[in-house]
Amino acid sequence: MPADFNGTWNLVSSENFEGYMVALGIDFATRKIAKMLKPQKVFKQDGDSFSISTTSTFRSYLVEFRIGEEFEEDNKGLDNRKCKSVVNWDGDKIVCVQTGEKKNRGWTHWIEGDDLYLELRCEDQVSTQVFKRA
Ligand code: ECB
Repeated sequence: MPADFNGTWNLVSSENFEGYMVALGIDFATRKIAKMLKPQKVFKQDGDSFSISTTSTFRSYLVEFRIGEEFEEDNKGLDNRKCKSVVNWDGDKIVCVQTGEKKNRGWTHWIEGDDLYLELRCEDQVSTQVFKRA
């Protein structure tokens, strides 16, 4: 049985989100707003089908995918760059590789105890966010 990410999760901590946003070329004013946000994630997982909705008072983002199936991602409302993305299991983690203009771009989610973790990667920057069940 793979990990079960289903549920609603609220951000409780964030490390180096600023560095990640700088690597993505997000402007100063947007970064100032973005780093104050406490986004909520709703995971819907059915076998290898996922939808992850991230909502906040400023911007929201929805991604839907099947494990191992590459898809076009538009990152609308984030950095707006298009990339080709694919998500795979690595043990109980889901690992997304986002191939495009930015090197080493992607993210990993896993559950540790009662917490949902998200590692966001872009170029040489890594941001780690922790979420708790709503
Ligand atoms: C959508 C809530 C955050 C909104 C931040 C607003 C502006 C910042 C602009 C660009 C920053 C780049 C990315 C934002 C980082 C996190 C939001 C979703 C990250 C993501 O890819 O989540 C994955 C894994 O849960 C699913 O899309």
